[in-house]
Amino acid sequence: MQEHIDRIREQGFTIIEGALPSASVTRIRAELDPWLQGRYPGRNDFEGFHSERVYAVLAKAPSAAELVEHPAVLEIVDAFLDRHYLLSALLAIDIHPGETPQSWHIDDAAGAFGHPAFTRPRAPYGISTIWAFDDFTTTNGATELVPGSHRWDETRRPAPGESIQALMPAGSVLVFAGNLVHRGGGNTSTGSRLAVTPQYCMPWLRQLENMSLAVPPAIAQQYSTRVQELLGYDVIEPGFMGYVDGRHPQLLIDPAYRGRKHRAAARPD
Ligand SMILES: O=C(O)CCC(=O)C(=O)O
Repeated sequence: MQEHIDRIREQGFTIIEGALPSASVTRIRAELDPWLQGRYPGRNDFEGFHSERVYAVLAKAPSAAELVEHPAVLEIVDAFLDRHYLLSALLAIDIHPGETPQSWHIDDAAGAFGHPAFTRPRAPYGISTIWAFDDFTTTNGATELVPGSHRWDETRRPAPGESIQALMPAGSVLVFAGNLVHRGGGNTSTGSRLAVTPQYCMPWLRQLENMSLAVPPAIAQQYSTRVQELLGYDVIEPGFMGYVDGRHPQLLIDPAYRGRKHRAAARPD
């Protein structure tokens, strides 16, 4: 994984081809399919008027957990984010023919534009991934990236010709720094481009999707402890940030959880 970590440090992104077996591509696509029947069209130019977006994916397509906790991806994320990092967002994006390019943006400053702590250049506060469920081609809306832009300051905008397209076969994953300038491409082809994008953030940042409401305990229960922690059923140590009623949130899922015995014991309930 070191070469991928180095590539993200140098150019801001990397691609791992063949990271997802085709059986998983098929299974996750089938679970998403009922939600991709025109029910969730983009509501603005950023979401894309010719796109569909499915949020709260772990409440709808359980096999997507395989993406969220993919060992190669997490090994990369481990290298950039503080321990106890969180899943910030998990959505499917289906870019249909006729879609226009998104506006250029970064992923790790949502809700904090203009805040001094987010002034760039800075280290990434998030790592984003985009899993290809169709081949990403030159015409079907492949993500566009600006190499090196994770080192830019606030004022710099991409010049024509400065971006590249993330061309990759289905089953690949694009992994990039949350402060890399990028956008979804326009789709001038006749087919759609489906992607699923798990995004991870520092443990002290608010998640983009309110994960513990989007994936409440009864649903979170079916996932691995690692996925539960990424959703927010975890506390930051030291400090106990993320507690629920003075107790570890794992107790909402597993009443026998004993990870925070001494704290739980501090309350009689
Ligand atoms: O769909 C894509 O390729 C990128 C989408 C994206 O960057 C976003 O919506 O934040």
